[in-house]
Order: sequence, then structure tokens, then C-alpha cells
Amino acid sequence: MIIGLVGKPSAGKSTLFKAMTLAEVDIGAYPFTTIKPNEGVGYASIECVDKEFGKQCDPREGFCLDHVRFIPMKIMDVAGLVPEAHKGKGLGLQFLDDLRQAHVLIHVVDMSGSTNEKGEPVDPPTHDPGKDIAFLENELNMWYLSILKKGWDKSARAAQQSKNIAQILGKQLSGLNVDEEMVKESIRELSLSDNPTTWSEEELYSLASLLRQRTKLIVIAANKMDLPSSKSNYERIKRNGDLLVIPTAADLELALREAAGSNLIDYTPGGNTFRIKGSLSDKQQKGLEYIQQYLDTFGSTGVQEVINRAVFDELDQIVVFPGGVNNLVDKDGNCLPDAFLLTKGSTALDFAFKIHTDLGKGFVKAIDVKTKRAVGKEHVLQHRDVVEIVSR
Ligand SMILES: Nc1nc2c(ncn2[C@@H]2O[C@H](COP(=O)(O)OP(=O)(O)O)[C@@H](O)[C@H]2O)c(=O)[nH]1
Ligand SMILES: [Mg+2]
Repeated sequence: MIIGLVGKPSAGKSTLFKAMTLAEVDIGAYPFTTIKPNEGVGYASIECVDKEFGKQCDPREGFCLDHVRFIPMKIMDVAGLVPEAHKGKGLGLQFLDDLRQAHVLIHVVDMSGSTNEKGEPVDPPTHDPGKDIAFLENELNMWYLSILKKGWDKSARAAQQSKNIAQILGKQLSGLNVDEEMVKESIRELSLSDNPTTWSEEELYSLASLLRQRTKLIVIAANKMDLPSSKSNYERIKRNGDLLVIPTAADLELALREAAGSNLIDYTPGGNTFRIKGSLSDKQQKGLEYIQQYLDTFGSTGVQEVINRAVFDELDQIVVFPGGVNNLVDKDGNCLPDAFLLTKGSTALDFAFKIHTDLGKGFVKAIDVKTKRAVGKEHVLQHRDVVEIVSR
């Protein structure tokens, strides 16, 4: 799974990327064989199940801090959001290729309004961050539109006869995870006519935009919330749309992870506090006090929450642990070493296949380790289930 970070210059993308990918503890292996230069490993977090069994787990990948389990995934810094990126301006083509690979986008927005659309400082803070959100959406829509319109006249004429425009467009946009059924539904929802040769430019844009909304999920990281001018912008934007908007302070999260890495504090990312354990300079003390005030107001820096909401709410993932009903420890003595991400609605059989093809093929039954109940193939798993697969 890949999470893409996008945003205009100076929104705080690099800071957020650094904060998300900085693990303050020794971590196990990564599940990824290749990591590209603009990718890093970040973590979704959940309340670990080890506590319910009175244990401390030993993750093979990722880590567990204070019974919060951190599950690794790829974070991609998608640089190059400039006007007309969809036409190949700036790093446009690279930008689009990176975007295509991301399953969900985190749009980093400077909520303070202190930088203009190019990321240059404006003083006093007057830029409307809502414009940045509309701008990215439009840029994505235009990109979809340009693919949709490739060979449009010919496709539309062909479809006029055969009534299969959904099939043609589904195929054309399949690289963006669009399929025939989705096109059909969207055409219906927009009440477009039966004859695609009559569709106006505006109708084509609406169709591209609807397909984009359905295939490129976006979470807004409302960044720089520590600055005074951010609050009113945040309230307004949150009220206006149906977007998922999470207040963040990337700078503060980075400071906390760095302090934890230098053994000055204990900090579990996502938490509403930290524990000072090293001796601090006056400046460090003041800095941490400032951060604690922020945490008291907002509940967390928001950085961990952005990842979690992207993975669990937008991408509809759940976490399931393999484990034996009589033993949670593997042959190397590691307790609950694995945690798998699955799509909501996955069954016991899906889980077996996810662990190993042989387990799936030889599936006999599964056991819900928490309740010790045997369940069949079709049993739908829940978030934080621990499951033993019995196979031939
Ligand atoms: N006040 C404040 N400044 C931030 C925050 N996050 C990033 N910044 C600052 O914003 C500036 C631009 O950040 P950077 O990560 O380089 O932005 P990028 O161009 O989007 O990669 C830097 O001076 C950061 O320190 C934040 O949460 N609060
Ligand atoms: Mg940067």
C-alpha cells in the first residue's frame, strides 16, 4: 500500500514526510523489497492486541510502543504540484506517474494562509487555503479528463452505434482503477444522454471529476495549525465540504520524534503527551512546553491520525493477527510477530491466502483465538481479530 503526499511548495510536505518516516526505536525488517528515492517507510498504528493476552508482542516488521502497534507502509513524496502539471509542466509527468501509484493521497495544506499559491510568503496571512484544495482537485480532474478524451471523437461515434461507451471508457481509464461499472453508474448519476457525441465539454469534465473522486481518495492534512491564523481557515474549510480534514502540526511531530530519538523523551506517536527523561536545556524545555500546550488543545499533533484515517477510513483496511489458539509465539519465540492489513469484509479464507497460498489451498477451518470459536471459510473478519488457520 502506498500513501502519496502532495501539496504546493512550503506547505510542509518534506517536514511531514520526515516526521512520518522517522522511527525513534529500532525496528524490524521492512516488508518491501524496493524503495524508490522519493519513498520512505511510515506506519499506521492501532491499539495492539497483545495487551488483551497480557503479553508484549515482538513484531517482525514495524514496532510496538506502549502497546500501540505500528504497521509499516510506503509513504511517497509526490513532488511537482504546479499549475498545469497534468500537461507535463514542471515535473508533471513524473508527478502523474507517482500519483497513479498512490492508493490514497494526503494533501498537505498550509492552513495559516501565509503562503500564496506558489508557496511564496504573503504578509499578512491572506491566502485562502481552500483555493489550494480546489486547485489540486482540478489538476487531478484535468488529468483524468485528458485521458478520457484521448481519441474521444472516434470512441463517441463508435459508442453511438454500439451503446458501449462505459466499456470503452472503463478500458481507457483502467490504469486509474476505473472500471466499466463505475463509468456506467457515473453516467447515470450525471444523467448524461444515451448519445455520447452530444456530451458537452462541461459534461465530460463532470464525468472525469466524478470518476476521479471515486478512485483517488484524498485526506487533507490541515498543516501549521500551531499558527494563530490557521484556526479560522480550518473552521471554514471543515464546515464547507465533505472532505476529511485533519489538523496537523508537522513541525511539532518532527521535533517530538527527534527528541525521542535522542532519548530526551518517551513519546508514542499519536499520543497526547510525552514523558521527559533526559536533561534538557532551557530552550528544549521551553520548546517542549509549547508542544505540550498544543497537544492539550488538539489531542495530538495529528500526523499519526492522518495516516490512520487514510488507511482505516479511506482505504477501509483492518488489521488481523495470525496466532495459535494455544500459543501466540512462533518457532523463534516471537509473540504475535505478524499483523496483516486486509480490506474490510475479508474472510477467513482471504486471510489464509494472504499468509500463504498453501494455507489457502489446504484450508480446513479457522479459529477465532479471542473467543476460541471455530469458524468457516466465509467468516468475515473484524479489525484486531487474532486468527489461527487450520489447514491440511
Ligand atoms: N508553524 C509551522 N511551520 C511548519 C509546520 N510544518 C512545516 N513548517 C515549516 O514550513 C516551511 C516549509 O516546510 P517544508 O516541509 O520544507 O515544505 P515543502 O516545501 O512542502 O516540502 C518550513 O520552514 C517548515 O519548518 C507546522 O506544522 N507549523
Ligand atoms: Mg519539500
